[in-house]
Amino acid sequence: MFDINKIRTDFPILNRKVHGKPLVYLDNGATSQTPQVVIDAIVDYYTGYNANIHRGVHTLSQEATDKYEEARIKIQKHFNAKQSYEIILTSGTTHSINIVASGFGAILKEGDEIIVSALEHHSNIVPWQMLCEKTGAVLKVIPMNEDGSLQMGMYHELLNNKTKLVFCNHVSNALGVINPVEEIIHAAHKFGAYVLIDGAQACPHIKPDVQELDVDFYVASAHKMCGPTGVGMLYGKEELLNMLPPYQGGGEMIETVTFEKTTYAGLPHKFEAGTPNICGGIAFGVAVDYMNEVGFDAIATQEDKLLAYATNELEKIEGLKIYGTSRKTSVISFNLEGIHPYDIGAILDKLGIAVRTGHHCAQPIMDFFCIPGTVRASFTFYNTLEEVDALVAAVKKAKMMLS
Ligand code: 7TS
Repeated sequence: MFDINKIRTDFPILNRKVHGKPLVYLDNGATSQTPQVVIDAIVDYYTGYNANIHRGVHTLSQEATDKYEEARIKIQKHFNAKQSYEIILTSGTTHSINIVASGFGAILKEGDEIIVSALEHHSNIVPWQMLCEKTGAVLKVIPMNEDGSLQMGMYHELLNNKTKLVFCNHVSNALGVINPVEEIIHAAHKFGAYVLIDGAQACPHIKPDVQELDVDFYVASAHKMCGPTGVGMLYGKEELLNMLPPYQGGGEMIETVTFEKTTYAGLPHKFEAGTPNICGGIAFGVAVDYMNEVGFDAIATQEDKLLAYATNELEKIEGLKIYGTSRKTSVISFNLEGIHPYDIGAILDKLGIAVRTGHHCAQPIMDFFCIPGTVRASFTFYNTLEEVDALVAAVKKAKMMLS
């Protein structure tokens, strides 16, 4: 049973005040808050068995290694990867994307084509531009519609035998719209192109099944899923991870080293050079357990309720425009006519309400709408209808003060 009051007690930070007002945290798209079980896992690690992994014969190192590898298996099961070594633990989505982009630097040729969507976060644009500069490949863009959906007809037209890679986010961070990733993957595969889906904004709301999606690469960050910052994952199909060269050289990722020649370790270690974020990886596993205990059906029900109520109430405010109206997760990106989003965000903060303002690292979307940015309220399962009321009242107040 989903009990919102009980859920909220899991998150100690929700008790704090900001500028003397109860915190209303609506910036979950930037990072989610951390439940006590995850905080406890971090404290347990540093107080109980802090040690380096995969190398020590001693007890602490064995314990840390076991917990870290258990976390990998939890993450494997969560995403339904076939093998645990298809899960590479990284520092986050950005790192995961760069591993794949850099790897394809050794594979792509001049004239090959890469398709990205118009809805991408900068971390799913810039690495591919760098890859194009290096290889002479050409970047093509799936355009978007006014409602924030992708022009899928144009996508099908862009695909051809020169298309080697397609990149798209599962859910847009700036607008919250859910992209038709099944169709994107299926169509790309008909041309033999590989697909990377950026799940950073989807995974807090949806439980993706990488085998059912038949996706080639899927990436996510723990800190948007109730886990800590500085850790994330790259899922890749075994044969594709084997095909890509390592991203970084160093300890852990080798089998043998001589000054003449080094041979690389197998998966997943080939992509995990150096001492990883051991505590973060373990806590990521605990966060995944926590989200599954809350349950993704319950999460969706609560978030749908918040989204519908907030949309309805905000739309009543004259001069308020919501960007991205096609099927979406619990994100509302909006502006008040004639008022800069930053000014609204600053007043909301004074009232204890945390939202993000600006271009949300998705400048092409802002250019499409000819705006400098938006105010983004991103809700999650621990938010309440009362918090929506607080947001709506604060936006009205901001409008009054700034008009
Ligand atoms: N991809 C998407 C879709 C994202 O939303 C983000 C972060 C990233 C990639 C990068 O993730 P990182 O964990 O490597 O930084 N998005 C946001 C946001 O919307 N507000 O702050 C960070």
